Amino acid sequence: MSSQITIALSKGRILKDTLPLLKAAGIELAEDPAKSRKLIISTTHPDVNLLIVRASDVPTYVEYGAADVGVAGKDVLLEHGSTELYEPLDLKIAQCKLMTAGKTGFEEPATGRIKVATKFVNVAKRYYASQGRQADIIKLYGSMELAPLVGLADIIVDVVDTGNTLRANGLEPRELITHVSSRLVVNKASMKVKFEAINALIQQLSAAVDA
Ligand code: PRT
Ligand code: MG
Repeated sequence: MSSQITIALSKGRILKDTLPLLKAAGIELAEDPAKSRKLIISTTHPDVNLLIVRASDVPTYVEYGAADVGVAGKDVLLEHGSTELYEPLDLKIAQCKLMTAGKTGFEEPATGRIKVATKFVNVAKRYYASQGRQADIIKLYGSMELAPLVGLADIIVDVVDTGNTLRANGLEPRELITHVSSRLVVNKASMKVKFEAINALIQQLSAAVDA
């Protein structure tokens, strides 16, 4: 690779699951981001740097070209809703589901509006519109599970893996909106200008995903 590539990803499960794929592509971190407060991490590959950003900010960094490439959950990409990003590769990591959930045994009224709390406002709006159901969407930034318990909402839309968090709060999963995994996203201009380097990275990551 001759051109510099900047990769945006979030700490936590995405970083943890992306590291082995990067390693297979010949990219190892020069320092442990878990122990470092640095937000720009150099790698053993002279042309590759990582940016550590909030999970929901990854599409923004890549869209504006502050990073050439990013790793983001499909949930985050659907909510961001940009058509300005290439999404060339399903990394098949950090898998989970976007679901609706409500209090265990709660019966949704067959007619009338339901109150839905979520940080996935756009996803929820599109989902309920596609179902032909009237929903008032309430934006939250976290602890969605609380909303039905205190009467803020009837239903939440959230990411679910084991469902343990729902159950621990007296909630149950209801409807599957979509399966989620993390995707490699690429800035459109970078894909043109740095085609060789980025295409090589995509091919190497793709081989690592299949291995
Ligand atoms: O940084 P910030 O907190 O704003 O972002 P974030 O919370 O979205 O980041 P992070 O690192 O928690 O998640 C990054 C990505 O991982 C998400 O965008 C998803 O694509 C994916 N992912 C996979 C998950 C989960 N599994 C998951 N279980 N994201 C969140 N969760 C939550 C879930 O909502 C619940 O609160 O983890 C909790 C445990 O889940 P259960 O069902 O196993 O109990
Ligand atoms: Mg989080």
